[in-house]
Amino acid sequence: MKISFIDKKLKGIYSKVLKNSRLCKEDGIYIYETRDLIGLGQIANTVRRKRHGNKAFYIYNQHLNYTNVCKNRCEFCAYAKDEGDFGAYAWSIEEIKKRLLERIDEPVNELHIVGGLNEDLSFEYFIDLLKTVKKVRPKATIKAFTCVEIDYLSNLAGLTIEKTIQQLKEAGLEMMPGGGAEVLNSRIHETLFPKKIDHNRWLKIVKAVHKAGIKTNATMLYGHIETIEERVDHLITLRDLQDETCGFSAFIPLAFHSENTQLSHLPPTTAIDDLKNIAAARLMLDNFDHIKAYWVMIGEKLAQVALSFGADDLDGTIIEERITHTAGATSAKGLTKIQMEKMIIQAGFAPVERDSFYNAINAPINT
Ligand code: V47
Ligand code: SF4
Repeated sequence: MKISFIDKKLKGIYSKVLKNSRLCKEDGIYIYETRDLIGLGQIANTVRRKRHGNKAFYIYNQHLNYTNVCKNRCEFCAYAKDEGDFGAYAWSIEEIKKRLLERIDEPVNELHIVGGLNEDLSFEYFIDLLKTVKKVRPKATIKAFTCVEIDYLSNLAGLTIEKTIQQLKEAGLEMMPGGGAEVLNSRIHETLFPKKIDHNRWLKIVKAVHKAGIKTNATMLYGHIETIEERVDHLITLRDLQDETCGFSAFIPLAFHSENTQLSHLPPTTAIDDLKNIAAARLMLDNFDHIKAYWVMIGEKLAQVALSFGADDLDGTIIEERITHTAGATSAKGLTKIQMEKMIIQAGFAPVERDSFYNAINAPINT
């Protein structure tokens, strides 16, 4: 397709994309620097349509955040509390069961389970949690725990990372979400989340998880203190690892929300930056199948636009999102299947309800 670029420098990136040549670091930086947003969007849309045509995926999922007590207290996190703080909680296995049963009549396909590092919970609790969830919802995929939790659980159990993953897998773990990496960079790690595992450890754990046959997603938290160069380095590090393991399923840029955090002086991300992050991900991550526009963080309206800027997936119905809403997100807490499909159709795409592994599900719309 011929594109008339306002920024002629984008022609070089487009011609590389058309030749399936890998983009370099300088290209990645330029993607963020260009002021020709529409030109950039058209390049990303070309790649997106080549991979997925007119399809836009979503999943019927349920989030379970089992505790908000966390010893890490990352500066960007509004969700975490100390034990005994007002609003601090940890769900018992019975409570988790109750929450699953409350929605048992809905066609939930995936359970997205993450929480804080709560020193009151034992390794047995996590095994019990996975087994209970599998028993109550045998057909839904359990997508649970970030590499941060895996590292914590291995210390708690006194097991190697490999043995920890094995035990969790035997109890029902089937996939892992992409959180916890934030930005793979030691300056940002030391400044914003020094108590959490660093990027070397995150990469080591994710490699072990992929080796164990478990697919994961990857994320990047943007819009705080990171530089453009650090964003691009993050994407290239993920791309290099994907070349090695092929274990990543989707990439999700996460827009920082500062309310109720130690960084509350920072402004929200702009629509331009949100769309550039989607396009940068689609163009730099040439070995990732899927790029998610996480509507919870960028809002339903911009997520619709993001489908024409490189994204092919809107994540899911969710219900009861807690992490971003504690940090001031104004998006809905959840959407129905009809709302998800309407959003996609109005954006000019064909909705495809999927399972966790991107297999299409032909369920009728009845919720
Ligand atoms: O790791 C924490 C981020 C992540 C804030 O894999 C914040 O399918 C914005 O990883 N503002 C957890 N972001 C969420 C996550 C995720 C979400 C949806 C789908 C998937 C998937 C993964 O949320 C954390 C952190 O990077 N986060 N605080 C905040 N104030
Ligand atoms: Fe804990 Fe995760 Fe929040 Fe950091 S981002 S304080 S690890 S819950």
